[in-house]
Amino acid sequence: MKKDTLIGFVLLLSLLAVGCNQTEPPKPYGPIPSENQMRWQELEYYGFIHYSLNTYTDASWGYGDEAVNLFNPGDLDCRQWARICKESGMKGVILVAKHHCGFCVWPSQYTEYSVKNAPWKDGKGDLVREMAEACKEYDLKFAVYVSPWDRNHPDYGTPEYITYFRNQLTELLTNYGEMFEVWFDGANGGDGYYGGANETRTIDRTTYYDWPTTYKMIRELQPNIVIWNDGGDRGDLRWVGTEEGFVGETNWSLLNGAGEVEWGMLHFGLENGDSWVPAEVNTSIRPEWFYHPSEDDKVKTVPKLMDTYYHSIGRNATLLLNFPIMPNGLIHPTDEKVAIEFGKAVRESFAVNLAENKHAEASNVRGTSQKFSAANALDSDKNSYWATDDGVNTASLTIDLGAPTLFNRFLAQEYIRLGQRVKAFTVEALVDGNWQEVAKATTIGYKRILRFPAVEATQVRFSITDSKSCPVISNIGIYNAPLFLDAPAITRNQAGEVSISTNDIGPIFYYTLDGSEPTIESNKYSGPFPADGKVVIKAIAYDPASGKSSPVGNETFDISKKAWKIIGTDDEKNAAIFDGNPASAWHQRDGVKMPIDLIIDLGSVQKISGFKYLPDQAKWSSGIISGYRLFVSTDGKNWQLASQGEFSNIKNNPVWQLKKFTPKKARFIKLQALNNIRGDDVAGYAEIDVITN
Ligand code: FUL
Repeated sequence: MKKDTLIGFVLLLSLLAVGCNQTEPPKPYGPIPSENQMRWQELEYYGFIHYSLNTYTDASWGYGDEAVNLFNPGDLDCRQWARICKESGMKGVILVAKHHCGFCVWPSQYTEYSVKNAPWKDGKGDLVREMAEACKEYDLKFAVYVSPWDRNHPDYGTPEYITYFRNQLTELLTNYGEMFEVWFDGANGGDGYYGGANETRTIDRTTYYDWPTTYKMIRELQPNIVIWNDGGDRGDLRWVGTEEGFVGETNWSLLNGAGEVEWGMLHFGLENGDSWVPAEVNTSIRPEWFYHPSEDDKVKTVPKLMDTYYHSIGRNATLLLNFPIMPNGLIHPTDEKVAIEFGKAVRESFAVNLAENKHAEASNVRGTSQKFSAANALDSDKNSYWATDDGVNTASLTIDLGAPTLFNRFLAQEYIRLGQRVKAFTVEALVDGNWQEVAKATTIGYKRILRFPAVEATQVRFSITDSKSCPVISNIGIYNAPLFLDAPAITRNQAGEVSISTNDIGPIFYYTLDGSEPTIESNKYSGPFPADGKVVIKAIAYDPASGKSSPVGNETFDISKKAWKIIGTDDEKNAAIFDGNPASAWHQRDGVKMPIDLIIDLGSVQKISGFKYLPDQAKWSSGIISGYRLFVSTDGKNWQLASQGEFSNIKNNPVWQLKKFTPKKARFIKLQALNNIRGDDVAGYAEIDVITN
């Protein structure tokens, strides 16, 4: 062969080889996010601010007739709010500009019910402007919550109100710079002031607001915005069906563009939905959204918030965490401290990615090209990814950690610009030459983080066991996160079995049964154990990786409840009173009037010297008994009054109530509710216990 021909041949071959390597990226599969949704998703974590007239009336919702004069904070400082959000690791803030009461925290020209008539800054104040400026200073994105339901406006319920609502939105979306999100709550409780009508007005949420026209207007005014709406037409984002801070473990960023949305669709998304509608987890740092002094000791703990983090951002959602503002105009110091520590805890948890730039082998690589190689999942480039050939929907990627490495978190991200694909995956660790499954999960989406007890391994195998189409993975992370541990919760069910639990995954529990302080030399917990009758249990959660222990959890249990029965009702749900679970409750509400009796047969005669009552612990609890009488009887017929009085401060602090009395023999006890904190005819109970001597 001539030299020239040879060179030409070699050139052709290399061109062909290059051609083979330039395999096309996978085609998008199903719905994909818009650029606005993509930008929003990458924010991950942002704050909510609830502050309005009901801050001054200690209410959850204002009625719409609260006096504007109430709004007169002495120390209001949006820079404090923005600083706290920033230091907590948030990327943006959503301010409640108008809550259901209709009061506007900006001087809207369309109503008198706003800060312009409040004493604050002599009516010259504009909270939306101050917050927008504070966000700019602290490099935070800004957004507003605007309640469609307006309990103040006289026109609410008529077409005129829609014009008013759109005028207000126009003010907000024109005068305060770029907004990343607009939040439309779906609540409509019916009654309200409505300009003095004081009546009930409900609307048809599917038609009244004519959302398509409003959406068009919003997008023209703010082309980069995402719309949150749980009240009517599908927005760009979805609610997750709860305000408790978690989305489903399986979480598809998909819904159908039209049709009814059931709770399960909100919570888990819809695997084959036709539209990209990702999830936002909204929750408050306290039980409620607005500030209530009674919640000063109910601020969530760092371990609780970490749990929320894994149940939101760790499950393919964003996290919107609320701060209630105090009447003086500031975030409470406890909330500030916890939020900043939580931000630090997140940073510490994900500070070192043990998988970064480690060598990885994939069972299949698209087109054998470097362009889609396993290494792309381990670099720090969010736009590069590992992908498999079309038709290869199960595949694994094995990461060589180089040396035995301790870890307890696994993070995976799909390159969602090409759609959400993965339906199931496993994580295995190579421990002493054997593969051991450490975690197993369903969807991934933008980001999925799995927690498991720390394991020391040399290699990690990530296997996609089911996918809608060829997987496209942009990032893998392996971490050894410190555990953040609350004192363990110790509960005992009616059968006398004790369970110990905490918010994190992976700690070892040690406990004592004799009142002594637990250490890592004490009994090791390996699952529920029997400990019936009188016993004091103390427990700690211990993180073997850091050697740190939690505060001590402490529970005192009295006589066995195995034979306890409630007399005079056959409602099976009444077992909630003895199940040891503070989160479950039973109520007497139908066909009863105060005083309402609860009679318990203890099964045998005991010497009783007191009783304990835990009211319904739910956020919107009912039947919290405030006045009571407690009777005892040996035969269930002749009753003797043992104690009577009130559960003082139970409204503000609905914790265990303990009442002691001179010891009495009893087989039956009757707790008589004389009234509850709301003044209605409901008696509710989370748990009841007795004290014997
Ligand atoms: C709810 C509202 O009714 C609450 O008051 C709060 O604003 C929350 C974020 O949305 O549904």
